[in-house]
Amino acid sequence: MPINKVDKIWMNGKLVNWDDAKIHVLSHVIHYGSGWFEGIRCYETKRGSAIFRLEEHLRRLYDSTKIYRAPIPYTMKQLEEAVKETIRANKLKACYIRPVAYRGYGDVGVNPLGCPVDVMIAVWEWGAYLGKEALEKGIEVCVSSWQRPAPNTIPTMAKSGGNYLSSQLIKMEAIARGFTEGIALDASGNISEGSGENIFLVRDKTIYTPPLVAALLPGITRVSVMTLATDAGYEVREMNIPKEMLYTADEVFFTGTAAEITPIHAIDKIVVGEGKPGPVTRSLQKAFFNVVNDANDKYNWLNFVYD
Ligand code: PPE
Repeated sequence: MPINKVDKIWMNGKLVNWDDAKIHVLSHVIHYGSGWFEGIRCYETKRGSAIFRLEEHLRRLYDSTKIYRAPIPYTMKQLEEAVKETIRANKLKACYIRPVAYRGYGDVGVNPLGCPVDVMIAVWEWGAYLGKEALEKGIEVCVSSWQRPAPNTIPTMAKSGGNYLSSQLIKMEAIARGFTEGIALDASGNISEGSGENIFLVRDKTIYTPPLVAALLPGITRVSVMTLATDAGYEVREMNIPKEMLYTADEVFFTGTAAEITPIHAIDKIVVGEGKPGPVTRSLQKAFFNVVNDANDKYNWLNFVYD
């Protein structure tokens, strides 16, 4: 998707002009993938601009960097304020927020410990991730020929830039085959996740989603949907899911910050359920947008930007 340029980007404590937000080509992250990022949305709610689960996203960023022994030289409170400051500086109402912590310019060689941990925060306007009609009508996807990393290889609980080499292969293959997105299996052949989304399926009103050991990112939207579903009275089961359960499900949907709750109406050309977004998916979409659009925030998930 083309970038919607705005004025300022936050880099190591300062707001710099968009065109000046540059790093050196010998920065460690460029060579060895040593970067960790977040994707967060700020919604224009009925009560003003609000960031969805900012603290949880930042916590995941600190978790990602902790796994890689890359301490962020800012406190969580400082980054929380920096995110809001960046939105305000660009006068945005609704936007996507992309903080990245990365190993910068210092030593050369694999050992990252001599390179600083730099932090940047960019914001831009980003609409529906999987196309305009995706949320309404659903999308067609395939099961990827690429699998997610085996346990104890590359940690999938960290949201590392390097993990997205796997995502890029999944996404490009899906597009080349005429699908919007691909679903990856884990190293054992059970369902893992999409290139940039977690996955859920529904069968007889029970909701299923793979566990963290299935090589997936612990999605903030995933856990939010699990809460919304449980509160709505659905049984939510986190368990290993064989690939064929995708084909026999009544409903399947993706969750993610960018994708929000996107219905899936066909997988590998096999129609899911009735071939259109089902009632459980619809009710969860409604519950989700009731929080982020209407600001009915009983869970305290919203963090207001301009108050
Ligand atoms: N799995 C992966 C691999 C993933 O990248 C995301 C988010 C999720 C699951 C869902 O996580 P969460 O956003 O916390 O619910 N993908 C982000 C990046 C997408 C991109 O193209 O860049 C996102 O949705 O912001």
